[in-house]
Amino acid sequence: MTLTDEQLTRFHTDGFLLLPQFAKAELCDTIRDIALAHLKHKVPPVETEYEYEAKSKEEREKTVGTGVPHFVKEVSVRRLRQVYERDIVFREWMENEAIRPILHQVLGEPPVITLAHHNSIMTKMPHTSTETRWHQDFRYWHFENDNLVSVWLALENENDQNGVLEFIPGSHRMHFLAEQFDVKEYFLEDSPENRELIETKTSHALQKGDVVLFHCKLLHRANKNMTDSPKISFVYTAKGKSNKALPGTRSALFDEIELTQAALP
Ligand SMILES: O=C(O)CCC(=O)C(=O)O
Repeated sequence: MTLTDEQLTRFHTDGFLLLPQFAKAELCDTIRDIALAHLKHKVPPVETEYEYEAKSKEEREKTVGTGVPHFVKEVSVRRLRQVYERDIVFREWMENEAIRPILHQVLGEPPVITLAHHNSIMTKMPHTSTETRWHQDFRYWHFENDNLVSVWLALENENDQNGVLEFIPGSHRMHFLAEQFDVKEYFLEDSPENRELIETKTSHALQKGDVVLFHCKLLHRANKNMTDSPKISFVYTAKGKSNKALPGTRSALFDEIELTQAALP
């Protein structure tokens, strides 16, 4: 499967692209069941809601995956980290053949998965999840350039109520000043200039099996989950093969998986 010219242009213009019903429902159910078991037992490495809120920018840049902190008895897991090594089903999804030509098209060169970033089951748990504020994923990543794309798989329906992703179309191509972000590099919501841009936000309710590709510099956010069921999604990131992680940074600490493929048509 490959993208049409129109889809490819849309990705480059907006910074994201929806691929409806890309994964089979049975696969989504299997991934979700395994993820729920890992979540139930808090199988490390995980990121908790506590860590997500408390960590400074510097800590986030260094974290390689922790367990549940001993001093926090009741924790809500925000994400299961390092999912590539957790289960063959997770690995097979990340290495699936069908998406390789599409990733090649959007990156403009052979895709390589970076296990340093995302590589996660992302959750929004009922009652305990928090809002994810406007940010660019690239803020804590260290590569030669920004040719990276994330692959988000909805394992069930995602909507305004349970915390679907919201995007600011085209923001991946915009240049921002440091003053437009807070100390943790969240995009400030109370400056008039930012507010005007935030008003252009968009979101699309997702069905189980939908994939969203989004650029690493696209501003995005998500609500907390206001329903009674967990929202669980799978996200990993691929980069262009020539785009090297900068030595000495967290981005260079993990393996990379080359996604070889048949030549593009
Ligand atoms: O909280 C979410 O669902 C979105 C997560 C996200 O944007 C991120 O961790 O980069």
